Amino acid sequence: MTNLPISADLIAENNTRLLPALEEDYHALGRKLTRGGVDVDAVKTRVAGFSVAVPSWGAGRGGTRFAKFPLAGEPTNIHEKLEDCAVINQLSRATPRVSPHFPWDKVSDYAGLRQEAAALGLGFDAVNSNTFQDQPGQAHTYATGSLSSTDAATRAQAVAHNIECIEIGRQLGSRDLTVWVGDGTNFPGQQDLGRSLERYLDAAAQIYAALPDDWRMLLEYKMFEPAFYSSVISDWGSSILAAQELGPKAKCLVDLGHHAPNVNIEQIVARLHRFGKLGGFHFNDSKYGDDDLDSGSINPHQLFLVFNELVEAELAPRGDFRPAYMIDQSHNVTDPIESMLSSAEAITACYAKAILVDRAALHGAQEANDTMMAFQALRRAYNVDVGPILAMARYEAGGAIDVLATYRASQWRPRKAQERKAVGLGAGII
Ligand code: PSV
Ligand code: MN
Repeated sequence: MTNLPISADLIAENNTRLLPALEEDYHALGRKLTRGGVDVDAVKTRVAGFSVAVPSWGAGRGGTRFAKFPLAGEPTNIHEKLEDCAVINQLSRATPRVSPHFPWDKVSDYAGLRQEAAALGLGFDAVNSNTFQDQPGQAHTYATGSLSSTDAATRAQAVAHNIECIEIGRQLGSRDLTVWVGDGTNFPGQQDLGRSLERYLDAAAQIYAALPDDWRMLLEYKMFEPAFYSSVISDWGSSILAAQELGPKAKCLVDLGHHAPNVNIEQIVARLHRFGKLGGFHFNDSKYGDDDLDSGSINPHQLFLVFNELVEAELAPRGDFRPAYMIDQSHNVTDPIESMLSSAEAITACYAKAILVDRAALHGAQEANDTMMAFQALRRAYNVDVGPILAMARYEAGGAIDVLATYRASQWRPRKAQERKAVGLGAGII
């Protein structure tokens, strides 16, 4: 029995007002696409089947290492975070799973948490371990690194934490463990670059050995931060080498913000897929580094090109191709619910545009070395306003035609500002 947070009547009222215009736009787009041999309903069906997870931590206001500016009514525990995630999914119908982070989301009863989520229409996605911060009462500090620490007891503690995350994830119904470590150095010579990777591989193998058969271990790489001279798993090369050494259940996870500026991420996607190692994706956008800005807010064309490769991969799957898609953003100046509603729409729009690419025309032009026509095949799809397809898919699934207007009309945040306890000030990381 589900008990969704936003009034169904409110959604229906807003939809009723917007439906006539949407129908007009959807049919007009349908006629246009038909001229190119594309069935708009078939595209809508694929779009309706697309989903992206939201991170539990993304429901709270993020911050920089300088400050965090709390939002009145923001969630302060996993229960409130689930409620907010349920709002996002109820309106968007595109985010039915939450990716939890431990120990941030620790509770005493995980079966209860799973039921609580299910009652809100949510399931759980990849579990994320956290060995990049020390926790109160922790026996060994991660100041020397975690899985790659020079200290054996610290490595053992980091391994045990990851195995505990698998155990929690089993109770929540997850099937992926995402491992991102902040391990690395800030000075040349601080640690031996070869031996630190050796230690990481050895510790990661112990986690891998504890993975259930139907689980995957997603190795998230990141170029820099918190380590500013070298990171142990800094790039897709390190990630895929580690994944290949660990075994078939180990895959790579691409976080868009974890590359140097201007890196050709879509090519990385194609490479990882070629070797059956594309396991997961963290969506966000950036201008300078790991900015964690909203997906598609800076470079929507790059997002489209990434999806173009993902659709190519869907059409030519290698092994068990089921990438875990997740939004991974820091919402420092917006209401996180609004950012994730807007991001889910931006991400789904790029997927829809990638579906619209005339693959026969693209592949034909590629084979004929007709550069301009190959590019135009992409350009034509990118230029289509797919908004009506997304809105119709949402409407038919019970969501809101205009997600942001309906969210604002619900007065969710002002109501929560009255009910929820205030968050303290302070520097915040997400
Ligand atoms: C690291 O920057 C990262 O992208 C990883 O996915 C972490 O789990 C998350 O951000 C923590 O904020
Ligand atoms: Mn990430």
